[in-house]
Amino acid sequence: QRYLSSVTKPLPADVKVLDHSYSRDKFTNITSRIASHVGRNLHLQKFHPLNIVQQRITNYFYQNFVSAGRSPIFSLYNNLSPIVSVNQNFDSLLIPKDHVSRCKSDCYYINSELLLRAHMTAHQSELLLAGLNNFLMVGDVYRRDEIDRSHYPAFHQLDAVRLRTRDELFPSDSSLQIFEQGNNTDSFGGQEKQACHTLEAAKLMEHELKSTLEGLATHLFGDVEYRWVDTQFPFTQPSWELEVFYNNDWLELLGCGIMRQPILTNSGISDRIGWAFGIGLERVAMCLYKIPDIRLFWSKDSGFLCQFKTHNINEAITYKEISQFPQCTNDLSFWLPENAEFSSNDFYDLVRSEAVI
Ligand code: FA5
Ligand code: MG
Repeated sequence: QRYLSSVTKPLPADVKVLDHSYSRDKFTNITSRIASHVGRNLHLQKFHPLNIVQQRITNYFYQNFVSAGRSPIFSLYNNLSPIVSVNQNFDSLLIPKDHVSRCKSDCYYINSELLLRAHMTAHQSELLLAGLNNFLMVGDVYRRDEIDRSHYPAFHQLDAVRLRTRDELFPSDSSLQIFEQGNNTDSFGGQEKQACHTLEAAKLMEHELKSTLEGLATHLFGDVEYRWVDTQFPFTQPSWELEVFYNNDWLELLGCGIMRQPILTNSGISDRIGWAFGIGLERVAMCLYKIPDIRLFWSKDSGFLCQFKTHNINEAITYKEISQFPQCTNDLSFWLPENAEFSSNDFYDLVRSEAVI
């Protein structure tokens, strides 16, 4: 009866996310259960496995990309609001109006204008517009999906962008350019270079992107076998996925590619070419620590969380299974008569025989 009354109950006019109320419309499909995940910020929680993985990936970029003065050139944004506009999540990334990824069946819409970001790439254009050339973005993303061991409607991604000027790419050869007057029929998708890029610039960017990500895979997993798979994203061309061979299976680690030039020009950038990628943090953590179920990341059980309390983020940790029963705290005191014979096992046996689970 309670179930029936909850499904027939009229929905409140407003929907609440992170203590803000938004007006509901025919697009609204976010549930209070999903909204309860917003603001947990697992990637910012000290000693959380997703936080450790975030640190390991950002350290790799800090160490490998430094200025002449040896300071890191990538900046990290891990506190961007997961509530984004349709423009941020889709339009700014040249995702066609009729693209499947915009469907109500795939995203959590707050209303027709706002949604929970479906990927961290949603913030790419705003950070380009702010004038950044090398940046990392980390946060929680939301997609409607069936739940199983490796799928959960909320997960975490780290995205990166790196822009390069002509002089940076070809410092010793003033005859080489990054742009050319290609024909305007820029093929959409596919593995061809974009018409506006020179072959030299596109190939050099591809080389830097792929060697950076192969280095990242080695930094995370040691000596792993990996392979590149051609793919398509509306916002990069060409595009690839990096797969690693882990636990006897190929695992898709990340998607990447050469940024489509109109994304840069729309943000007022006319003298740079860029690469970008997006990697799933749960994927990395599940492999690194042998965590068998993606739902465990949301656990508040200290039996789970304690296993990752380390000050050495590179420590090899192997997850040990915890009880499926919820934790409970009991406070017990004993009064024992003097000289009474007592062993704690007497007490355990007493509990087990009286409180059968
Ligand atoms: C994207 O989300 C693109 N925005 C990535 C990108 C960024 C490409 C910049 C090019 C340039 P995709 O949906 O494939 O792509 O997700 C990227 C990564 O997130 C995947 O490779 C995977 O590691 C992780 N991921 C995707 N879906 C899930 C899921 N349901 N559960 C756990 N991890 C996932
Ligand atoms: Mg993918």
